[in-house]
Amino acid sequence: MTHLSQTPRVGVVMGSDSDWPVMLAAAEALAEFDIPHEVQVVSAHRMPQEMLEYGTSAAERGLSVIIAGAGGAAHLPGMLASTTPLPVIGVPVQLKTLDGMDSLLSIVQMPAGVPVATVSINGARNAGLLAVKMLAANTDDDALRLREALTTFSADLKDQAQAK
Ligand code: RP5
Repeated sequence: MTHLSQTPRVGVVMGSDSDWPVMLAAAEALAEFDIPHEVQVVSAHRMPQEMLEYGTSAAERGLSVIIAGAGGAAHLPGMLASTTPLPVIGVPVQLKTLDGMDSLLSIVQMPAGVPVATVSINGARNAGLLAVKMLAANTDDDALRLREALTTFSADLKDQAQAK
């Protein structure tokens, strides 16, 4: 499914529908900054051909960043990172066993040369915000818009911290 009408800039993918309650926060963060994005289930283990196709076609389809969430033996972010020149942000999804440590370690401990930017366990909101910052690092007009929006966002965070 695709959210917002323009060509997606960010792909939000996950290993199972069951990851969506966590991964929703990434999509919400992107929507807050009006970033066109798509959401899809692409399991590394249960649909490897689709996963390969997703990774190898992502850049030519216009994506700039991929956010990938998975739980347990969470190989999806790393496998996608091995198939695309785009930056991949990994979200370790907490399952009922092992407190999400298995997901975290599966994603964070990548071999040199195949980086995945790993956020905290269930840290999908930060994954979305990190994708926004990656897009804001460009030099196009939309990046300028995002930098201004992020400046306002950070000022709001400061106000919220001081209001406590
Ligand atoms: C992983 O297995 C998925 O990312 C999910 O976190 C976990 C459990 O999947 P389901 O059994 O709920 O489909 O591949």
